[in-house]
Amino acid sequence: MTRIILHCDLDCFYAAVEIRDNPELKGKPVVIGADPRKGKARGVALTCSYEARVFGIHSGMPISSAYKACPDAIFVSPDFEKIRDASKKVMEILKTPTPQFQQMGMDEAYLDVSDTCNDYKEAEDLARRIQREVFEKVGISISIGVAPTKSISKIASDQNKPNGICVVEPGNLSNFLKDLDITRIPGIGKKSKKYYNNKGFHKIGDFIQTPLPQMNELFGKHGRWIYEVVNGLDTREVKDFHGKRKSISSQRTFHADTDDHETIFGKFEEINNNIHKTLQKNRISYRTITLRIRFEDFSTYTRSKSFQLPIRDKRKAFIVLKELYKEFSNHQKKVRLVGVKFSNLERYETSIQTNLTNFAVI
Ligand code: TTP
Ligand code: MG
Repeated sequence: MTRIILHCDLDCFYAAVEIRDNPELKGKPVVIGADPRKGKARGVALTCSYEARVFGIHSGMPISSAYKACPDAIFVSPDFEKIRDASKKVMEILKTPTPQFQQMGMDEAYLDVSDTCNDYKEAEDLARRIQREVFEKVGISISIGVAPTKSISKIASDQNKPNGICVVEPGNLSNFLKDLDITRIPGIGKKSKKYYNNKGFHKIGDFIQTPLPQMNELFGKHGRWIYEVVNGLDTREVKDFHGKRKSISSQRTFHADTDDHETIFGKFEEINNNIHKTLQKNRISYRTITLRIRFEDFSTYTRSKSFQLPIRDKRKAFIVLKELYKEFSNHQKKVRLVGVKFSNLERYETSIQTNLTNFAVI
């Protein structure tokens, strides 16, 4: 089965948080680091806005060099409390579509949505929804790559930054990769670039055309890694090593607000079925079902039902959702959004409340 992996990476993250809170910085070259004009010329730029990148400023550049490159840049110290808070809120959004979610540092994450999206078109729609939600709730932009492997999704998320989406379907891998510089491959930096260039490798296409034995011979174990990346053979899974997932949920906004019960139930059923696919694959049961409903005036309600023993039956869940919805069925207002959440998750091989740390691995 073709995999569909999203790599989501916030745009100029630390700078974006500052610009969000100081709108006068918008559109200007902003460097995150100590202010060189206050005599604190030590240290490096942690990141900078895209306007500052035009001047050649980049992460890791000494602040003094950044100042030389663009004396008009605005230098701002990072506010780690705000940064941590923004990261946490973004990750809450990113982990909602699937439990196969792996956070990498503060500003990036992989999502394996092979079970939640039927095709690349749906995955692209999901990427757009994520972008919109991150912007609405956190006020910063995120770029997303959609591809069949982790490494290609990472290369793709960088392709249309900032606020970009790049979809690389399985049939289009080499077309997408062939003209890119080899430093786009994770693991090849400025230093190793020279080494590969000296052997005649400049574009990723040069690697694609080289058979595995030759890659092995030329570059040892790096040769194998590069071979796998550029040919879409990186099979690394999306795993959540750290998070202890407490719930899985999904919600949908209707294209047009509706009061048609069949349409509303249809949406609940679709969400219910999709989430059960993921739950089943990961052998997870739940004890609490929560319905969420938002009306045209944005008033939002949630209703839950909990069980003594864990369940995992999607028909039963759907009946519960219908019961929970009854209270709202005579509402005069039209419905804008519906959502479903399953919580109090348990693994069902043991039926013991387990630490769900690695539940997406199996
Ligand atoms: P990155 O994702 O590498 O960079 P970025 O989000 O600033 O820019 P891009 O749009 O290219 O993704 O890193 C995320 C944050 O981590 C960044 O905003 C600041 C911090 N960081 C450092 O503190 N030191 C560093 O050397 C780098 C590379 C990042
Ligand atoms: Mg980033």
